[in-house]
Amino acid sequence: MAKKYDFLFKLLLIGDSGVGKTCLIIRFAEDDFNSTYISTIGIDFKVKTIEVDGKKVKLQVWDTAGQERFKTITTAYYRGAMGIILVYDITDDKSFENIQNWMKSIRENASAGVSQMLLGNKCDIEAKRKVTKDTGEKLAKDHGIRFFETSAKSNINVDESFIALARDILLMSSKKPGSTGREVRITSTEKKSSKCLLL
Ligand SMILES: Nc1nc2c(ncn2[C@@H]2O[C@H](COP(=O)(O)OP(=O)(O)OP(=O)(O)O)[C@@H](O)[C@H]2O)c(=O)[nH]1
Ligand SMILES: *[C@@H]1O[C@H](CO)[C@@H](O)[C@H](O)[C@H]1NC(C)=O
Ligand SMILES: *[C@@H]1O[C@H](CO)[C@@H](O)[C@H](O)[C@H]1NC(C)=O
Ligand SMILES: [Mg+2]
Repeated sequence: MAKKYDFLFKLLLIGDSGVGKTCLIIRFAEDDFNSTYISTIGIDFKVKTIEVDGKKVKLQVWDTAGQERFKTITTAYYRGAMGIILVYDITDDKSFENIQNWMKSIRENASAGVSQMLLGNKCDIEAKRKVTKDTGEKLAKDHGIRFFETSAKSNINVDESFIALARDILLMSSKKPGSTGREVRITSTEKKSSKCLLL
């Protein structure tokens, strides 16, 4: 029987409650969005297989509860993650300030050398923006990690960001020099035009 995938990567999303972690995962895995807010209890996951550099990469994406009362449960999952996605809400200053605390949590509980990425979500609500794109970009740059502004609602940079992180992990695990210029593909890549569509 043919193998269904070449690589299995475990990713983890962390960030304050309400920033849109669950919505980002549902947009990525199921291409769906529902504005009804159901705060995550503990931990959950979804899987999606994508193609990166001609390799089938199965992503097991762990969704953590942002609420403080679940901290003990969720930090237990940091260790097994190969990629950690830090999420804040561009309309919520506090969620951005707290990224520092989430980063500290990674330093204390994740494996050394885990790939990281910063996402400023809800970039569809420009009118309520509190955190500039430059501010987010600078924080990511200071920590040497990738940055995207995303919208789970309007489907902006969701596939792009997950693919970019998967690719970082793939390149790191294969350690093949000169493979950085190759093509990344996904079955359905939608391009939406918006003010926050970058790169
Ligand atoms: N406008 C807009 N709203 C969003 C977006 N993503 C999420 N939301 C809304 O923000 C609220 C919280 O989204 P969730 O994905 O449940 O947040 P979470 O980070 O998983 O929260 P916890 O599970 O409590 O940690 C919901 O009402 C969503 O509809 C987005 O990109 N744009
Ligand atoms: C959104 O989710 C809620 C809660 O699960 C559900 O009751 C509602 O029908 C959903 N809305 C749509 C449009 O799917
Ligand atoms: C996370 O790290 C802190 C500080 O090192 C430690 O006290 C805590 O037990 C760790 N949590 C888990 C679940 O390993
Ligand atoms: Mg959630």
